[in-house]
Amino acid sequence: MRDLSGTIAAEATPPGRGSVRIVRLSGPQAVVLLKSLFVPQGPLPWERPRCLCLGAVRAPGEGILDRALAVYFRSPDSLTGEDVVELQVHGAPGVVRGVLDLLGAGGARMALPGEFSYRAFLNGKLSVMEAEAVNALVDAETEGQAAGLAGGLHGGIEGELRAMLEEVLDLRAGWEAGIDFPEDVGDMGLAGSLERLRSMVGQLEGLVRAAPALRYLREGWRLALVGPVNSGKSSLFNALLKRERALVTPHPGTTRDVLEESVQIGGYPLILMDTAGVRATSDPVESLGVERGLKAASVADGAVLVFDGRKGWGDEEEGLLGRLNGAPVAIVANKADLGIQAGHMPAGTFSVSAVTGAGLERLSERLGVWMEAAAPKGREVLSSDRQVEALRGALAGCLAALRTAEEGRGEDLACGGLVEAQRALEACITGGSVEDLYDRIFSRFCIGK
Ligand SMILES: Nc1nc2c(ncn2[C@@H]2O[C@H](COP(=O)(O)OP(=O)(O)OP(=O)(O)O)[C@@H](O)[C@H]2O)c(=O)[nH]1
Ligand SMILES: [Mg+2]
Repeated sequence: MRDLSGTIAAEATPPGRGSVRIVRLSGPQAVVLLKSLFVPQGPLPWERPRCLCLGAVRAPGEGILDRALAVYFRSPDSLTGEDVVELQVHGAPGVVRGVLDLLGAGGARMALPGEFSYRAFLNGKLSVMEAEAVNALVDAETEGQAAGLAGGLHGGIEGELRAMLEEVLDLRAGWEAGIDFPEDVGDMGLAGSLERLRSMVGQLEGLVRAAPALRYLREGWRLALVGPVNSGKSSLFNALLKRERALVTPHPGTTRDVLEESVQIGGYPLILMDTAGVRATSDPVESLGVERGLKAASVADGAVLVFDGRKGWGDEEEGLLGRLNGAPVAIVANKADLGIQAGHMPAGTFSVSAVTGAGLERLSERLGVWMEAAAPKGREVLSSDRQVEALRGALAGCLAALRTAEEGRGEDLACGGLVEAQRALEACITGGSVEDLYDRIFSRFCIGK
């Protein structure tokens, strides 16, 4: 059994060089440990909770390791609910190492990943869903990601799920009463409960449907560059990335495999995929590449169909457009610097030049608009795959209950679906059984959280 007691220490800031780094301590010995290594040069932090106090960090009988600021949060008014101390030291890796060594020698244990959050959860400071929201947020690299993922911090979605759980319990109680005393409940009661169940199904469907949005926020929106050979897909890929990542040559059929790179556009993370140009070919390697490219495009969140603007839009492009999935497609007439062939092309086609960069800004703006529209807003955000899975279970339960009741197969059978929904909602909110909660959820967080 893992020992999750005692006083723990870890760095709260990311490793690396910086102006300031923070070492955090939590547990019953936090103040004792602070006193053992901190020499205040003014107010005593252990007498002035929540005040930053200046002092020196030194090992007993040794020279000063660093000048630092210390702050003490007295239990239970702290992050974890325990006594917490934070030391702000200069951002040198050696200083942080030295402080952690001193704390270790004094009896502190190095914290396990997510152990601060786990203690906060045990002491009622943070719910499992809030802890997951914080964990998702610290991974946000772009502004859009941060804004979207911060939605989960306010507990809005958790409140909504708790209300839904109440509804399920209420419906269950009503139906169970109907089984025992059918004459007291009647058809009117049933019609009302079906209405409530339908509305819950709608709500859950909305949440589950928004689940891919979690992937958009965490990993990025996947965009495939597709088009006939030699149209300039790799050149456009490089231009959007602002570096020469893909091989570009005048020879048709240069790109063979799917290349993936991340870039930030309009505050959102975008995964750009360069693919092999589409043409009928007898070369087995090239044809495999074409197949892979089309497959990548078929599961992407959007596509850019690049054609050679000099040659114009033709049957080949039209055919390719028809093969793309229903995701948004931007049509790009490339090589605008060489002149665009007049004639028919789809409305809204972007004229660009991957070589001069002309038109790229408008194209990026459009991609930004799509990503903005796809990103979840505020309270819609589920912050872990675990939550998504649990809500899928709740939806399945509600749907089963609804169908059974609608088909008049009896409230007792329909109650089975409600029980399933209830369990799934409870699991989503509480994280499931407390016993292995640390291992299942918190141990995946980073150290110092
Ligand atoms: N003048 C001009 N040439 C371009 C432009 N974009 C690409 N090219 C040229 O077109 C040729 C093909 O470019 P690539 O980017 O390799 O085209 P691709 O679509 O990736 O080609 P495949 O991988 O073979 O399908 C190269 O010689 C590029 O320099 C452009 O905007 N203007
Ligand atoms: Mg290419």
